[in-house]
Amino acid sequence: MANRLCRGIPDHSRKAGPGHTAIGTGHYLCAMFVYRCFVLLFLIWCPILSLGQAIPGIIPKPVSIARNGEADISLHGQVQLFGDSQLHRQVIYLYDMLRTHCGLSARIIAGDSLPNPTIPLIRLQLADTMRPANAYSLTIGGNTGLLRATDITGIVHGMQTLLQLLPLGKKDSMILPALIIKDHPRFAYRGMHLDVVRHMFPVSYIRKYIDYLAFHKFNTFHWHLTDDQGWRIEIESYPKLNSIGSWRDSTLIGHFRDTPARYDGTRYGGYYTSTEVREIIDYAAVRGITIIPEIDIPGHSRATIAAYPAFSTDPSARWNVATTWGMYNRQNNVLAPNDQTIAFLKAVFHEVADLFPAPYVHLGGDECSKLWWKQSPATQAFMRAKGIANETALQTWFVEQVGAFLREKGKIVVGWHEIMDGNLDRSTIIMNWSNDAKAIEAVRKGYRVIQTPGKPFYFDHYQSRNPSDSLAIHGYNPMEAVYRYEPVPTAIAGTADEARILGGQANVWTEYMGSPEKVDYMVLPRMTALAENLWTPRALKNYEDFLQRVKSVMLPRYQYWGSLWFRDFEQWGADK
Ligand code: TNX
Repeated sequence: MANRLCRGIPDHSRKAGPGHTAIGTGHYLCAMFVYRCFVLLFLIWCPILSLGQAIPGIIPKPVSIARNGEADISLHGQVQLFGDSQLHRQVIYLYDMLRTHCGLSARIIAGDSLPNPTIPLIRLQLADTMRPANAYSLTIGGNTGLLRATDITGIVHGMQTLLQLLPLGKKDSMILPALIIKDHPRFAYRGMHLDVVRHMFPVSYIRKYIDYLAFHKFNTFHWHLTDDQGWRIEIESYPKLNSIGSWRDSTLIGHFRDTPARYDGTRYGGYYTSTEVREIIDYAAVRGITIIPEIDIPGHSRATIAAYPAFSTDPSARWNVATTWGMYNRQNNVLAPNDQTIAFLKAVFHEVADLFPAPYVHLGGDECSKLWWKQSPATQAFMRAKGIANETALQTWFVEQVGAFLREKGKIVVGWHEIMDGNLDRSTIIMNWSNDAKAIEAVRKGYRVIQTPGKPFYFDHYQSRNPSDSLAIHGYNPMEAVYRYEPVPTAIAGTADEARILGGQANVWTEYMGSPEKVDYMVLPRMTALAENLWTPRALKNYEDFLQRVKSVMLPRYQYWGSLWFRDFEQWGADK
């Protein structure tokens, strides 16, 4: 698997210079008096304050968290773990995390043996009464921490909260504070996307990325697996997708609008084998994360037609796998409508639907240029024969064909918002990368919608206006804008249509992210802001408070994870 080094991520250790204020002598005495009063008040109220302070900062902020009047649990290097039999793998996951996170070596209690009542116990329990999906409760006190949820994802979310209550770093003894936490997500769908086509990342990094998602209580990983610049998943029925389609001869250097264009001349590529994909799906499943695979059709298909020119609008041509970015209306990258292409799509989507257990398959459908279909006599003849009125209707026709196979396999189709230009089955889920108007149009047409607006949920955009910032595609999506964006458009808030906004996701297109470190730099801390945006009730969100928790909770964790992050997030706020 080829991977080039990240180019030029600047050192962001600088901070804005401290403000300077002059105070005269009279002011000084007065200030001292006020200061002493504050100290006195502080000492008097200390016990009360400390009670308040004992409620730790958690990210994303929970719905409710309170002291429960019970005694804190003192852990002296010992704890027992006990879980329902269906939660066996989550118990092991928690065991591993406790060991690495704070050096606690737990004892797992097997199903029929009894816990020792003198040693603290953490118990994971499935309970069918908790709503909505992914909700959990955590009750800690006396000698027990009880984590309950209705589904595995909820249990994993509760585990993440539990871990945040414990100190980071190896300790001989520690306190697990006696609290009662009742928590659930605001939105059912909470996702992060990753494009592994423009640049590909090692399996170890995909795992790390899934760990980021699990920590942040996301429940979906959207894996963008095919595009013009490469085909990144093994397909048995059409092997040239991998032997040819997975490799490009060269890669653009710098921004795609730079002139003259420069290329590195290095062959680049690879793909994830079915075995690797299965391992990743399994890794995510233990962490309560569903993976939605995306096979992008009928545009963004240059790698496909490079491997199989017969599926293109000009089968006599020899197409290369794209070596540049931004192909829309610039280079032919569409599938041609013919029997061979449809047989191909059926085989590929069957393989993908069988490999991934998720109920959803994403078929792309974005940025489908109409130019090449207009110029192709065979395509025009096909459209006339089938009574397909225009190229937009042809795009819908593709989506309907694949949608029909997928529905036969019990899958729900997801696609980018361009696919709703036609009259599709209303079970289709629309991923909106445009603005609120598009989201409103989609819900009013009866579709369910996932909000991934370019502004501010595209993490391939800049997060600063510093001209020396590391190269990004364009735009300005600082962390504050990610935090403050409201996924439910005002026009439908409080109406029945609101329920069709399933949630949101950030997209990570990797044209300008050549290494895991660069991905880290682009997603952290914006991913943290997105997590709280999608989880926490709107009324509890508070940006200033969030910033404090980013500093106290997240920065030590980014460091502990060995991850790079964008350090100037405080300096670069949202436009007012
Ligand atoms: C548009 S938004 C794309 C991607 C690019 C991205 C760059 C969408 C569904 N498609 O192919 O990588 O812009 O920002």
